Amino acid sequence: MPTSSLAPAPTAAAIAANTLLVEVAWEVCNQVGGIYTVIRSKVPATRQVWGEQYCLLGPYFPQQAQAEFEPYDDEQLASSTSDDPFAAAVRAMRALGYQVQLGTWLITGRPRVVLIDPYQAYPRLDAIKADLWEHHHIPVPATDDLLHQVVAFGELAKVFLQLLAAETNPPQRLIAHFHEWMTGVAIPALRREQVPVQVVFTTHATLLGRYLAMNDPNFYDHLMQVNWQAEAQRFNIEPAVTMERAAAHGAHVFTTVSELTVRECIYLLDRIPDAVLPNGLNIERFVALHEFQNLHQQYKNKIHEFVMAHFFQSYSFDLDKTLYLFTSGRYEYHNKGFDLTLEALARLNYRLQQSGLETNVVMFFITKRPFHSINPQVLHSRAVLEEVRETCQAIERQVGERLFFAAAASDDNRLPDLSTMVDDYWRLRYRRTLQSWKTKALPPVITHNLVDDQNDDILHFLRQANLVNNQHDRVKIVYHPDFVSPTSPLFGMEYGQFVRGCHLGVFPSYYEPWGYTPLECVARGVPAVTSDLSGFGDYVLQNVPTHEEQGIFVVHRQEKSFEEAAEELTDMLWEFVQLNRRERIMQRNNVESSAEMFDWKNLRVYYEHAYQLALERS
Ligand code: G6P
Ligand code: 1S3
Repeated sequence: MPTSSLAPAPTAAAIAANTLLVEVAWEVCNQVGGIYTVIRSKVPATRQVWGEQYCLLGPYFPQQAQAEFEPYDDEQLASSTSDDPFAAAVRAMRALGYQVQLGTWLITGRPRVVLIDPYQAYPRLDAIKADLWEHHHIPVPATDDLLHQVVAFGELAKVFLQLLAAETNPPQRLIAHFHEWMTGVAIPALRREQVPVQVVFTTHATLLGRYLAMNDPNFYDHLMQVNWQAEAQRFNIEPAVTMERAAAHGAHVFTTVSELTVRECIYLLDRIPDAVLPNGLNIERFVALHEFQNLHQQYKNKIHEFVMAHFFQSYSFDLDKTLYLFTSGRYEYHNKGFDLTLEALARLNYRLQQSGLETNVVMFFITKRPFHSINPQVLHSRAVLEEVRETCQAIERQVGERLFFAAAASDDNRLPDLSTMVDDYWRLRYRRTLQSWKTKALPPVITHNLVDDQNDDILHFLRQANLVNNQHDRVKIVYHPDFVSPTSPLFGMEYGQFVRGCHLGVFPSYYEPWGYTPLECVARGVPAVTSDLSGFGDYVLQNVPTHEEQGIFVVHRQEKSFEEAAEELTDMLWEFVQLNRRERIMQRNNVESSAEMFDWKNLRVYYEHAYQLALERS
């Protein structure tokens, strides 16, 4: 079994000496999912070791790239010094008639990036596909455009690496690190053609594992007996699974992101990974230690505004005694543990109602579902609340001015009756606005009109459990089927700001190779719940004995029934809602100070080890 306990690490500088490193990923300058976070956040730590010997390689999609990629112009490219092998390889590739760009990724660390348009290889697709079949038994169907992009890019990436290997002068060692099957498809041909490059392949989740977990409630029990080919055919994903297997088998060093995914690799890909490379973040801490607490207060106030608009139209509750919990991620109801979270919330609601505790909970589900529009009632309420605010501000100004004059002119020290200082116009407007706002209808549990409202699992649960924002419910629900963004009229904030404003993140996943969402909470000093079926939770259990004191709670789901896990999660939430403010502030301090251990500066050593191993296998 691979192990995360490491032999003494060779110094990073020793590995990087005389070596070029190219990291290849579909998500370079192209945000799709979690791998974007891995490579992007890792850049500053990687650059610290590899400097100008490091470059990223990905597919060129102009729409996505335009916001974050700054290409070199012809002059810059031509004037790059002759000892710049990446520029030399790009020039050589262009000389062969390829369109390929060298530039800078406009992110922290500003790494160099080579982007290649996959579509230029389409005229040769038939030949590329025939080669894949003839040499590696990888079938590529005639009509799947994503697979066509993938195999076309794989071929072009191979050409680039071939030229790069040839262009280094004096010769240098070359490591190519491929992420996921979508780029890993280049690996078999690189090996067959004996291109002098040491290949590392990382799978961030096995494709088949994800499908099986979504469809089999006893996935982990059945894992050992899976017939990969039959299952891949059943889900109609055999070509991609075959590519993934070929990449895993072809790499000099095969890795994955957690011990949990190791099991999948063994049974579904038939290769034991050589190493586990846990995911980190680029942790940025404030110089003033209390600053993150101030930010919590600041963004919590913004969430208060949303909550007032959403709920107070129907009834009000004490915001000072309200806790904001949230979950977020791709809409995989079972895999992301939305089902378990809902069950625990229903139980928490009951406990709170029975308890006499005054705390309220507002739980946000932030995910992405097809919708027609934002619910007009929700938007309208937000707009009217804005009008209420403007009216209050106008009254405040009027009273302020009149009070000032009255104070200056008065011959006693008593405060005059302030209500006499408001014009009739503003009184009426105040009453009218409030009257038109208040309603007897319950606050909606969902902010948008879904395309398929009838078959949505979250809504189905809420209706069945009658957890529908009744006034007496102590757990309120806001299901926001769109990601939070500054342009969203409801929240108008960045996702990271929203996280800061919340009190607890809840992510008890059933299937999660790593799972960045709890780590993103920790990085911002917000406590989080994860599970032992997520790579992150499993890592925490093994490496951070004091994780609970540090505000990271791990629900045990391995070999536990849904019922047992739901009860454990309910207990965790119950404990959390009983903390007082002082305890929460202290807990946030602990969380924030533990974030450092997930900084890439500490975790990049796993990558260095894998690179060392790759070089040893040359
Ligand atoms: C931060 C602020 C405090 C505020 C507290 C609220 O720590 O610096 O001024 O009182 O947040 O904490 P709470 O957990 O109740 O949102
Ligand atoms: C995968 O992305 P996902 O959300 O499809 O890779 C991520 C980065 O390694 C990982 O955090 C996540 O669990 C995987 O599932």
